[in-house]
Amino acid sequence: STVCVIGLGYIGLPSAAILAANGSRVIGVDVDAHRVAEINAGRVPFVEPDLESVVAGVVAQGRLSAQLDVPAADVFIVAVPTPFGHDRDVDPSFVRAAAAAIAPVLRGDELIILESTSPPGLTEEMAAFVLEQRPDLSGDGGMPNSLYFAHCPERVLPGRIMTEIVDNDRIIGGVTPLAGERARALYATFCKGSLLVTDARTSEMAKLAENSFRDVNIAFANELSVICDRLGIDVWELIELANRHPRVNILQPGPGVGGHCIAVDPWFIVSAAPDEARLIRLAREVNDQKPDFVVEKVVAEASAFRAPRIVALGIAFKADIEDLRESPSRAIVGRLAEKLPEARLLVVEPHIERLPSELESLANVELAELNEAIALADVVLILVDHQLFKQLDPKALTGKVVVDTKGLLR
Ligand code: SAJ
Repeated sequence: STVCVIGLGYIGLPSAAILAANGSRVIGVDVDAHRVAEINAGRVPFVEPDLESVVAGVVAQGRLSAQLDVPAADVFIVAVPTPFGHDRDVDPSFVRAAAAAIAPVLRGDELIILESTSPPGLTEEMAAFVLEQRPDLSGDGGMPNSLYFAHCPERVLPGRIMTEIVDNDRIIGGVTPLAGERARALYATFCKGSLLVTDARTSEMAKLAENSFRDVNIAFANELSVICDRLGIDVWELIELANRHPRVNILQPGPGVGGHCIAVDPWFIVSAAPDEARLIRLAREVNDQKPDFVVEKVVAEASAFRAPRIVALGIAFKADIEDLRESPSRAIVGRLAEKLPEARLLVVEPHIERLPSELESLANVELAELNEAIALADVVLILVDHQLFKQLDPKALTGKVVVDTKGLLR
């Protein structure tokens, strides 16, 4: 069968590549002409282990190609952004635009899957939107003039996408049971995990609940870290000890929560049920306030120096990744530079060659090499637990003030 994947980003491109590697003819669609050209040359426009070799292989075999326009196909997978706007609401315009582009090429009997993270009800809305434009295809499921809609959320971890996309269990939410069944058959072509069929709303909510679960649990760890700081207790030792209880599993505190999912998805739930989602909202606020706590702590420590040299270790949103999206450590560096104009901030980030523009434009911030920076430092601020930093010789830090937000030195 021919599958058209709309949106060739972190989720759409791996899905397209893995489907192509498992027997489907896949046409990827993206609005970005440069991205389309890169993919057709077998290259991946972002870093993800093992993705490029699969993409290069299926492109060379003619099983995957990319283009700007939506072609006719048997299956459509929509993997476009569903951003959460400043008005505290989900912006469904990319999903609508994809649906509008699909509607005219439909012939009847197609399966249309939404993989994007969605507020409960968006898949049904997308279905209604398509059918509004194609009333000729609104027959009952099973008829040749009908369409099938499903929500199948992606749950892969950046950095491990190519193994998790195959191994993870997968939730399949059919708008109708027949649509769920057809979507299940598609994912069965490459997914080794269990395929768990439900309805579209439950599937949408499950994805949001998973990321909110993690956010709430990280908030618990972050709140503990602030409490322990106040009480003079080592939070890392505390968590290690508490986790020896057979039913306790506290996550790790850090400088805040970043990335495109965990810091965002809980707001979808808050927006859908503002009066009921109290704990979920509060956890978001706790995690969002953690960077301020770190900034205040560093400002206090730096006040002992006239022109402090502060080394920030890491600005990625988590360990061993080049992704700076929604990164709390990146925000911390920016705020420190602003609050301490007399300080010099040396950023060590082995995964990038240039600072993001908002930091590069600051006169007192520069990218630096690990050992040179440490040698110069008055204050060392550990923000990310990259492998490189784990190899740091503790002796190099003697005499320096260390603020360790990741418990790396334990
Ligand atoms: N973090 C902590 N303490 C922890 C764990 C994480 O502070 O104990 C921080 C990280 O440093 C990072 C943020 O949380 O800033 C998120 O990192 P993450 O590794 O928990 O998750 P993501 O955003 O890379 O991927 C998540 C995953 N969801 C879950 O684990 C429930 C992934 O499976 C999803 O597919 C992905 O979101 C997504 O796309 O929704």
